[in-house]
Amino acid sequence: MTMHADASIPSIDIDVFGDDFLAAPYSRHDLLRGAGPLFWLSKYGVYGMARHQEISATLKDWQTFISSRGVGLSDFSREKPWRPPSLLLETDPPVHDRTRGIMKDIVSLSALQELRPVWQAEADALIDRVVGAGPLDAVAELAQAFPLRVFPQIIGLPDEGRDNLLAYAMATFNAFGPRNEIFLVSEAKAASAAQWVAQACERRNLKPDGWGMKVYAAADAGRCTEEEAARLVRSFLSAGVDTTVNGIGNMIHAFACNPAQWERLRERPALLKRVFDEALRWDSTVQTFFRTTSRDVEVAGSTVPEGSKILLFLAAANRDPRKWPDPEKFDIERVASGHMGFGFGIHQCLGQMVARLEAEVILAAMLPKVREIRFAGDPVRLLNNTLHSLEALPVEFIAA
Ligand code: OVV
Repeated sequence: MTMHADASIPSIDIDVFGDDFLAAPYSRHDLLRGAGPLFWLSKYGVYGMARHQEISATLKDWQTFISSRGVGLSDFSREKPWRPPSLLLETDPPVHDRTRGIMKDIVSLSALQELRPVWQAEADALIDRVVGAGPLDAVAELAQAFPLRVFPQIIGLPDEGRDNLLAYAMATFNAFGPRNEIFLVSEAKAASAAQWVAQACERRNLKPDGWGMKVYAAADAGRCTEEEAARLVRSFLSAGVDTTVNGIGNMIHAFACNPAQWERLRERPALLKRVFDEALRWDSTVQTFFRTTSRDVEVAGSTVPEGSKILLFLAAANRDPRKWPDPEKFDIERVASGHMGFGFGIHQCLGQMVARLEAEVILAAMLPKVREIRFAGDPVRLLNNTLHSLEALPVEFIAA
């Protein structure tokens, strides 16, 4: 299966879910973008796109490039999904609009405004602990510590066992790729975590007043069933932790790699609101998602048959020189709007304002106190089929 039947479509035989690629995706994206607007990934028998313009157009056309057959390699119309499909991520309208409406009302602007001072105080306390404390692992001490402190609390999860969230999310994001060693190892590690998550999503285990219980209030109001409510709470837990953990970790890593940008931010704190989006453009937590074609469709002059999987390299679009001047530069003065780090279209990240709030309060806490973010060792990668993830980030936060 190395040639594509349509000779006008370039065929690429590298393993985009192999260790080499996942460990250093950015050095290989140029090859994907350069192949053309559409290419064939022979190892998996799927199409791929890596340029901003085509990915944007694909995500916009949700009727043709659907999500309900899964946004991973597996086609739900042919294979049993790894877990019951997400009612947000792995659905199309009209179901998607109804479920998204429920979640959108919960993750509201007013809810976030109330949270800001509370989370700012948490961030201030956490940053006080890490500044001037010598070399430490910014993944464990900051990138994981902060979301795990504030997010389960707002959902209203049980106090015990919250560390299961990371193992569960790792396996969930690996499951969007092939059944490779990376997936199998994380799946084995997540077996008990999946059980914990399933129980944590039940009404009787959620605390009153949290976002989890608010989903059940929507069920009581007739907007969804009790079973759907449990699965929507699961979406909070699947999408809300590892994404922000790695988003924060990658952002700290970006500054450690680019000390002049940290200095610039300290000179112009008004740039703070832009930083997280540029960090996601430069290094996207979610690197890829698939869509499935609902009909034969013409793409860049070639016909893609119904039922085809297309792998969208969001992180490659975020460094596409056709879209961004000097794309390899992490530049906090850049206007990064239009980046694909939160996706695009009807499925664009529902929790993006929560993620931004987490990043903003951490940066706001750091700005006056941290003069420099200095490497104290080499970063260690954690390979994942979907996420660009750090296992460890040894740094020293030098006090101002
Ligand atoms: C965006 C995202 C990632 C993973 C899982 C889900 C969503 C979900 O809805 O379960």
